[in-house]
Amino acid sequence: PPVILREDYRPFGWLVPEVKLDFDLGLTQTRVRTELTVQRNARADHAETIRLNGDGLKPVSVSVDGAPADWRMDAGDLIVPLREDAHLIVIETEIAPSANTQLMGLYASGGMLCTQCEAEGFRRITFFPDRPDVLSVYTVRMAGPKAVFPVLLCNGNKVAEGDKGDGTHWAEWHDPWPKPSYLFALVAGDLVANSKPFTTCSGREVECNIWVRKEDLARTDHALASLHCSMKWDEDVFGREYDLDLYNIVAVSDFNMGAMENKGLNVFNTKYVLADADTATDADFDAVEGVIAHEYFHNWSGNRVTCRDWFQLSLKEGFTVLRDQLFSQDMRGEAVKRIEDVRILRAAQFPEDAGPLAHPIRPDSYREISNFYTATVYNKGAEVIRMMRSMTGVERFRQGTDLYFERHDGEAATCEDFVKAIEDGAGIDLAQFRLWYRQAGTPRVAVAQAVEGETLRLTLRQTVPPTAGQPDKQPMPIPLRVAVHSRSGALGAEQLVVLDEERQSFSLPLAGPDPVVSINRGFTAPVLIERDLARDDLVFLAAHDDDPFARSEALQELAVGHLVGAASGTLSDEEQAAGETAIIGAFASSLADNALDDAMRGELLVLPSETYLFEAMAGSGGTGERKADPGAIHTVREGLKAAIGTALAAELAALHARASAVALDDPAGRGARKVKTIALGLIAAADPARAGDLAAQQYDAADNMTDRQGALMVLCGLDHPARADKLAAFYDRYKDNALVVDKWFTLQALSLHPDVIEHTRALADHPDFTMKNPNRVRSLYMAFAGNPKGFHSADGEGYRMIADVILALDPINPQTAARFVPSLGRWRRIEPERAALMKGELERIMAAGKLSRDTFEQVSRSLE
Ligand code: DPP
Ligand code: ZN
Repeated sequence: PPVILREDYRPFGWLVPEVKLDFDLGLTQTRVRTELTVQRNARADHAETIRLNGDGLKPVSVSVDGAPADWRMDAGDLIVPLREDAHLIVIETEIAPSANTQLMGLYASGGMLCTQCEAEGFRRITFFPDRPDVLSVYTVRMAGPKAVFPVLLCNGNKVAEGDKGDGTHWAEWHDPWPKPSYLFALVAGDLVANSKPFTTCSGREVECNIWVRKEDLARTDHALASLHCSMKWDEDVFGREYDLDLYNIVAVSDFNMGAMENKGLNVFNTKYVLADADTATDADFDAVEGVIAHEYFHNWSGNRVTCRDWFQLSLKEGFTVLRDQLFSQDMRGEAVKRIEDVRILRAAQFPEDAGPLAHPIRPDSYREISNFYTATVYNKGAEVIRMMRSMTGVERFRQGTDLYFERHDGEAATCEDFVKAIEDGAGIDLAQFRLWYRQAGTPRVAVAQAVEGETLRLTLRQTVPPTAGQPDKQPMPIPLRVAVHSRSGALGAEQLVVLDEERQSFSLPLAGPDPVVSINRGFTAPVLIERDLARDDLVFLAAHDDDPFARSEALQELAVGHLVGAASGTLSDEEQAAGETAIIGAFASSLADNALDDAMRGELLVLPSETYLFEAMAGSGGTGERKADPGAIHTVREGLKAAIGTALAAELAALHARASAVALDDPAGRGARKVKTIALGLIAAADPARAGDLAAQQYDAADNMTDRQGALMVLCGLDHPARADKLAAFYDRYKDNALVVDKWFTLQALSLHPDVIEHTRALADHPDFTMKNPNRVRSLYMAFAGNPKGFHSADGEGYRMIADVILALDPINPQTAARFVPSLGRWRRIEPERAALMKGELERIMAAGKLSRDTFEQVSRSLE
């Protein structure tokens, strides 16, 4: 498959101002008639033909200006000769939705029809210039059997409908906003809506609908409320008003992504719509709120201003992730949300940036764009824009985004356009900052300090590690919020320093004797801080820092240093004991600190993830001597949990009891549920029998999914008599609810149980398992690939299982199959024996031949 380069971008030779589509809908066969009004693009080179992209399509007929056209095919695309400056092209195609297992284009899901067109799915419906810089006004007519498809939806507004009297009916929809083909959507099915109007800031009433299957209607209130909150928030915080009279969201159970922001007709994975306390955890509620907001915010950052080409994906995704993060911070509290977001970045993006698939947030090349919907483009992209916001301040940043929307409304823009608008609107020079768009790799910042009279001299040195195709890097501007506290207890004032050279010193005022530096507060920059702070200083920061993020960070730093040292076998017995004592002491303080609420306390009681510990252990850029040893990391981390559970047994039991007494709808209930299960997990590491009893009690007493799932998670890792009982009871209770059955699979695949591999293998034979449903595949195998114990089993069985999944899934759903490759792709940073096994599995996949473009690209890059 060819490599596509960012610098090869050329404007398309034709404009397509108007598109008319006519669908004759059927589950097994759908006929599509496409009318394209095309005009020569004065801003492009003269063209003798038009290339209309197609993927797996054969034209039934092609005409130009009413006469049969002299068309030809070129690798799936339709080439039509055009002589004049304007033409009308009419094409008929026929597609088979129920045979579409890739879930791209028009496909069948649970008896309904729906679409997914981003990034290149529209070309599986009809021939079209399927690129985001071709913007058209769409009019869509669809007809189909009324009994099968009582509801017919499309982008924009419904302008006409009718009954043909022969059991079929039709509807016509018109979307007044010009849009690229990736934002097209169509849904036909037996659906009902939860509906409530929203009145915009200018007084317009918008009909808001959440469309689901009838049996799911009772679980849609949270999604609808989240949509209203998002609409209001975007008016208040970014000055963005909604621009149609209708906003439809449809939930479908077969979906590759989380959700899709199609203009006026979002299509969602059911996972991010349905929620009630009986079936969804508190975290699920938060995820629904966050994804609803994300897709809503795309209406401006993505739809009104879209991307010129797919290399600019972070233009809409990075910015929209930042917007949804800020929204959730406002809804639920800044500190906890920030800690969660940083945890995700470290678990998902840092490994990507340090591995063979590392790419800048604006990539330079790809073979298959689906592979670039990554944590780098999304989450690091959001961090990069967050840094601009930290440097300009909130108000000037808003002036920048206002200018961006005003300048580029209705356009397909670039990341450069965005940076320029922030630069002009906020009044800041971002010349050097643009490096963040070009350079991959997580920068490392080494910190040294020296007291000089009344001030502290802070010396910072940055290195950006080499990554695939980018051996040499330049220093980037790294904004860091810093405060210099004193061990006497006096807290220093916070200030922002920007490190924009390789090495730089800053003079900061002292707050008192024995300074302790609190750095990268709030995680202002997505970097790794390298420093050797005394244990006591970290304990001090963990207990006293006035920035809650910095408190949790100090505890993480303490635990990472200790666990990596222990896993590498470099600690003396004395250091080992001192480290453990310090961490236990810090946990004890968090348990005892009455000023903390439970939501924040919970964050302070979570040890760094094993994935993050691999990164810390493997050193910089994958070239360091030291490799990550998953077996050793797992052992020392579980050992530390056991030590904490033993030393703080009474406190943890008391916390579990206190939290268990808080009622479901108590405002403190959420935090209580969080610490309840965290306490249970620590108790389980120390005293499995006791924890098993407590978990069984928690399960039986539960009146909500958070407690039930938490109890079951702990039980799943234990050899306790209640394990099998509760798993069976859970399945029995929820066997008709696919999303909860997904949880049942995940709990077992993610468990700490010694037999997790056998359990996972057996679950693949369960009658409810299928490779055709992405949620189900992820619930079992993505969970397993994220289970460090099972996946990194020393005999390589875990690696083999995931490679088998990739091979089996690739012909069915390549996009989802390719998502499993990065877990194996990290082999270079892992100790040699496991690395050889991982690499061996990648080579086995490669040797199988006939791979999809998606999987081929990921596997070949992982072996380079
Ligand atoms: N649906 C995906 C998202 O919203 C891709 N746009 O991020
Ligand atoms: Zn998005």
